[in-house]
Amino acid sequence: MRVYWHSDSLLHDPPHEILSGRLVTYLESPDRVKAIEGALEQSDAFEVIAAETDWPEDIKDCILAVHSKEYVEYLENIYSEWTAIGGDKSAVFPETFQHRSMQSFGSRNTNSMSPLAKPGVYCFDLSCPITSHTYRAAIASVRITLSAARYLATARNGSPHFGVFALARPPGHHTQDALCGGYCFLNNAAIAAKYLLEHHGSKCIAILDIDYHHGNGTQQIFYHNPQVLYVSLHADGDYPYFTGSSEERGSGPGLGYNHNLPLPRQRTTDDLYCDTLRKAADIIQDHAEVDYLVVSLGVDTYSEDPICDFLLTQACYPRVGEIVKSIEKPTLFVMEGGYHMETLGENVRGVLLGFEG
Ligand code: SP5
Ligand code: ZN
Repeated sequence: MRVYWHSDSLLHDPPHEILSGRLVTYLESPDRVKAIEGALEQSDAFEVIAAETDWPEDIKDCILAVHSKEYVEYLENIYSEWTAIGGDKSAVFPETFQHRSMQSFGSRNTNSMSPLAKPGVYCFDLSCPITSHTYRAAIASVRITLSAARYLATARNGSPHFGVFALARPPGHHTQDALCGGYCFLNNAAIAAKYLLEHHGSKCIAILDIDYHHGNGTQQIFYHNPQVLYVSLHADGDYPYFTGSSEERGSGPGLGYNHNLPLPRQRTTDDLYCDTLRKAADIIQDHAEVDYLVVSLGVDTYSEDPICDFLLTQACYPRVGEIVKSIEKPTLFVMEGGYHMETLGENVRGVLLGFEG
C-alpha cells in the first residue's frame, strides 16, 4: 500500500494545551507521525512517499470548496496579528469565546475585531494553539491527503480492494467550515471528498469515521449534502460533547445521509466495536451509488489511550481493517487521532494490513 506524508506536517509543534483545566504538554505531537512511519517501514507491504510540495497548484480552491475564505485567512494571518499586539509568541489561544447568546449582538465584523477576539470566533476549544508554522503544516496535511486521493482515483485499475493511506497531520475531522478545535485546523477528509466529487467524476462518497471522537466537523460540512454519506462510530457523550447523537440524521436533501453510531464509554470491547462497525459497513453498502470510501482513521479507540475510554485490544485493529475491506470500495485512509505512543504505529499498521490481507 502506498503511504503519503510530508515533512512540513511536523512543523506544527505547540508547547501545550489545556485539558480538564490543566496545562499539559501537547498530545498531538509530531512524534506521532514518526511513530506511525517507523512501524510501517518495518513491513514490506508499504511504500512511503513524500507528497509533492507544489501540487496541486490550486490547493487553495480545493480548501475553499470546504472552508470559508475568512476562516482560511484567519489561519494564515492570526499568528502575526496576535504577536504584533503582544500575544504570547509560543502560540495563539482563545481568551474568550463568542457564545451563541452573544451572537445576536454581533454587529461587529470579525475582520475588524482585535486579534485577541478572533480565536473566540474561529475556535471552539483550548486544543488548537496556532504557532508560527501551524498554517504551513495544515496545508501540508491537505497536500498529503489530496496526493493520496489523486493516486486512488488515477491508479486503482478498477479494483475494489485498492487502498491508500494519507499519513496526515494535523488531523482534520473536528474542523467545521469555519471553526477549528480538537487538534484539527483544516478538514483533510472533507477536502478529499470534495476533490473526488469535483475533479474525478465521483457521484457519491462515503466517509466512515472510526476515530474515538465524533467528527463534528465532517458532519457539519456535509449535513445538507446527499453526495457525501457520513457514518461515525464514536464514544457516546465524550468530547466534543455537543454532537454525535444517533438522532442527527442529516437535513434537507441530506436527510438520511448522516449516521451516528455512539458506543458506551468503559464498556466498548473488541466484539461490540466490530459488530457495530459491520452495521456501519452495511449502511454504506446499502448505498450502491457510493464510488469511493474515505476512512477517518483514529486509533484512539485503543484501551490504553491517555484521553479515551474504550477497551479495544491490539488484536482488534486487523479485524477493523478486514471489515473496511468487506465494503469493497476504493478506499482512502486518512489519519486522525491516537495518542498512546507505544502502540500507535502498530495499531495503524494493524488496520492497514487487515485491509490488505
Ligand atoms: C483528532 C482527535 O482525536 N482530537 C481529539 C481532541 C480531544 N481533546 C479533548 C479531550 C478531552 C479528554 N477528556 C479526558 C477524559 C479522560 N477520561
Ligand atoms: Zn479522536
